[in-house]
Amino acid sequence: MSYVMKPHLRVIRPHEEESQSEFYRDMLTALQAPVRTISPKYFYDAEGSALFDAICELPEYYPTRTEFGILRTSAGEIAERIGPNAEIVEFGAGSLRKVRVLLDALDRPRRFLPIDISGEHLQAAATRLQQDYAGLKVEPVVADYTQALQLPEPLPGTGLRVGFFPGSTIGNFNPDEALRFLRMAARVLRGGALLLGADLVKDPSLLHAAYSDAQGVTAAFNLNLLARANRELGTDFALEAFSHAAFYNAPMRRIEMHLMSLKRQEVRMCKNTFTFEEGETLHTENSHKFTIEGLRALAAQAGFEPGPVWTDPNRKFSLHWLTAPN
Ligand code: AVI
Repeated sequence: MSYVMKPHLRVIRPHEEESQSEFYRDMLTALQAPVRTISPKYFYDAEGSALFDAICELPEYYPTRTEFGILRTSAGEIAERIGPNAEIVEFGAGSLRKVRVLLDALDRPRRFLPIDISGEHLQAAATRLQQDYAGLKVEPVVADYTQALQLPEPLPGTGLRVGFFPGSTIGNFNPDEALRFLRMAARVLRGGALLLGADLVKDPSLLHAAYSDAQGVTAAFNLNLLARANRELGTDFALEAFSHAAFYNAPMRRIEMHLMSLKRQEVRMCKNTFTFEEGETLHTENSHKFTIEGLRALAAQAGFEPGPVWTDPNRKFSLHWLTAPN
């Protein structure tokens, strides 16, 4: 029988305790505003994370499958660039499935630092990974990587420090947030590199299918935000009176997801009552799509030196090597 130690969980800031009040504040601000918008980070409670995992398996949702394909095809070339004894830092480490493709190709990776705001989810995924990679030091870090981030010093004898930010999560930031994130990444990875996954601009019909799937999983994912608010904030959103709406905003090069009120209705939160007119929405997510040149320019603006880019044969998705100078 083998015994695998649970990886030590490093908590940079105790965000989990704060997050409910932050959710409360942000929902109240959204409901009070003339145009209602809330951060997509609130999708990811336990139910939302499970629904997102289901989205990744949908036939219409091409990004996950396509990025896996690019990773598998390019892993050898990427591993050569990374070299031996590397330290991999994953930003927003969900189920930690993609990084396995990278780790499998690497020469004796030294340490893996997955960073996520949700400690429980992270600990479970890190424990599973540690069980499968006994020679790797897995050190999960509970932190909000959209804020200023401090990472532990590299272990003695470490090769390159390489950040991994797959899934086109960068597309869920607005342009200012994306630049801020990339600047932070260039700082914590200086002397190393960032491997960044970015979804590409394409035929809007493919995008519409990916974000309004036939089985309604994305709709359930979107509506779970209201269910979560009812569970955690004491709101009384009538879920059946809202519908999922997703469309491609071509000038902004982004899919927008909204929750649209199907009738004039009132929603209570604490002692306040808010009116939704028929057709009025709560804007829940932007998913920006990039051109390869646009993404390279953004990375250069943040201080990276853009390197090779790997794509799939249909150029749906891109994986960028971005060097972080010293
Ligand atoms: C996590 N993120 C990159 C996904 C996306 O495609 O923007 C979230 C998502 N929203 C709807 N489907 C998937």
